[in-house]
Amino acid sequence: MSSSEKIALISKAEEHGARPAIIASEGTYTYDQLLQRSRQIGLALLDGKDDLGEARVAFLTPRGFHYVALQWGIWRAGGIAVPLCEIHPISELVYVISDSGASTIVAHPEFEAKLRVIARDLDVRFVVTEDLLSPTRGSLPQIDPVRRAMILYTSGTTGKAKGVVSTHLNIQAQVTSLVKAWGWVSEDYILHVLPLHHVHGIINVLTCALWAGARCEILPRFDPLQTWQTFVDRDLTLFMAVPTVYVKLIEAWEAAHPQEQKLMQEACQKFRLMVSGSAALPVSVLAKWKAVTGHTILERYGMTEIGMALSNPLRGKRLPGFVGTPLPQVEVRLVDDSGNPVEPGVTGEIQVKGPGVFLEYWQRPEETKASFRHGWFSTGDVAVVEKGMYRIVGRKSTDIIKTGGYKVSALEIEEVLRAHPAIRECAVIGIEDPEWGERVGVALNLHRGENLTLEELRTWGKKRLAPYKIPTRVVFVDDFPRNPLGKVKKALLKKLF
Ligand code: MLC
Ligand code: AMP
Repeated sequence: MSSSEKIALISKAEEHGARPAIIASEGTYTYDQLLQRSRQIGLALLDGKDDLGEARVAFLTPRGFHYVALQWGIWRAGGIAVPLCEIHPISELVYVISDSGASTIVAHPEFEAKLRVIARDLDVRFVVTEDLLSPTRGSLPQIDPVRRAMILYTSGTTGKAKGVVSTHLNIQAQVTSLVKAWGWVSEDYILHVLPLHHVHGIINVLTCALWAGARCEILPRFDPLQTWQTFVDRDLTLFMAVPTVYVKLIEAWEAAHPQEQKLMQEACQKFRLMVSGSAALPVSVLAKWKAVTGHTILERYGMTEIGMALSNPLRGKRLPGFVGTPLPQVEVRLVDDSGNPVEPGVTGEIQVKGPGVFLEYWQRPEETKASFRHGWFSTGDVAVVEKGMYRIVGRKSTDIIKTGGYKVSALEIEEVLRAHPAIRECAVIGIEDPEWGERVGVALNLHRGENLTLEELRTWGKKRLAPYKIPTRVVFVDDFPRNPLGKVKKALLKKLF
């Protein structure tokens, strides 16, 4: 049965059988156990049907084995996996579930209370993970790899988050590109500290590991000391994270006792590769990490819509401040405002083409169309080629902020904040920050006679926005600098912070 499903990841897993796949707080699980559990889940989700036929299944579990078994179960039943974010407030969960048109919500008991209410209000089938474990007979459908596999929500320049749809083939291309470029082998052992609703955690760490037959140890959340302890305790070979994680690990190392520092340093000698991405890695962090661990972090560049596109080399010189050259199966070019390729040394927008590039924005044909030009996906990121390598120099839009590796939309936050009774007008800005890359800052113009502290604003925001979207800096203004079209000049506002 399983070989006819044609999901390559599943066929690969069968080759790895009794090897350990996932190490998590709930235990250690082999590839066989993952196959068995995901099959059970797939059959239970089908509930007598032949095929879920690309029905969207939104799911929320703690990071660990349950997550992977569920993701694979959805795929094996022919569904589209829509991973939810464990720290999103109800309003954001409702948005993703409604926008994706999910017909089923699956929740681990830890999240049952929150999601059961949402399912009831939206009239969507609700299942607790434990209800998917009863032994079930039946067969799983054949899955054509061109079918849709996953929808990940990503912020854009137009307000609300959009669902990025990837097919099984897209995922396969993204994974095989990295497996080749970074030399993944079944002897690898990676520590996973990232969220499991974004491409970095799902593709680069989890799925690459499982494709290669490697071990993936998943921490329920990132904790610097636990991460260092796991470095010391295990025979890890790989680590991948966003720059903020490296900053926090360096801070923890600096705060440690010299004897502990030595153990931490020695532990890093077991690794063969450490990677950073999702936001610019400051050269100072790269240098500090090298001084602490001896490793030159490999920096790479990617995006939810395309997977990874550019990478420094596994072997050969890694250039600080640069993101390298195109990965296997990926074509990259820089274009000017008219869409014409630029000469080396001239800045231009990054465009990407290749089998890893996503299929569409979920039910947004116009936005999908607008993001492609002659088959090239326009990233909105601006770069230059120097010394034969790409260097990211900025973004076309000031309304996109990257904070702690999370992409957030200034417009989306502004829309939420405008609902606050004291706020007359606001402008959200990304402020450079050594720890978070950028912080979310807001310039506020309050209604006459109103007062609002940052703390009050943050408390109010917690019910409405994910924690990383809530401003951590505020300035009060009487008016906003605007261009002749009335648009707020955010570059000028930035100077106020
Ligand atoms: C949290 N805090 C922030 C913040 N996030 N403050 C400012 N800016 C932010 N962005 C505050 C909290 O309010 C809290 O404050 C304190 O920091 C600790 O919060 P936390 O939630 O415990 O933080 P932590 O778990 O340490 O989170 C840091 C992190 C996390 C780096 C682990 O941000 C993270 O997981 N980032 C990864 C996101 C990711 O996977 N991106 C990939 C997207 S895909 P207080 O006062 O309450 O204590 C992509 C494509 C590609 O980009 O190329 O990969
Ligand atoms: P996301 O939409 O969350 O997938 O974020 C993708 C964005 O992260 C890209 O469009 C870039 O702006 C940014 N990004 C990813 N990797 C890097 C990097 N190495 N340097 C600078 N920016 C990066």
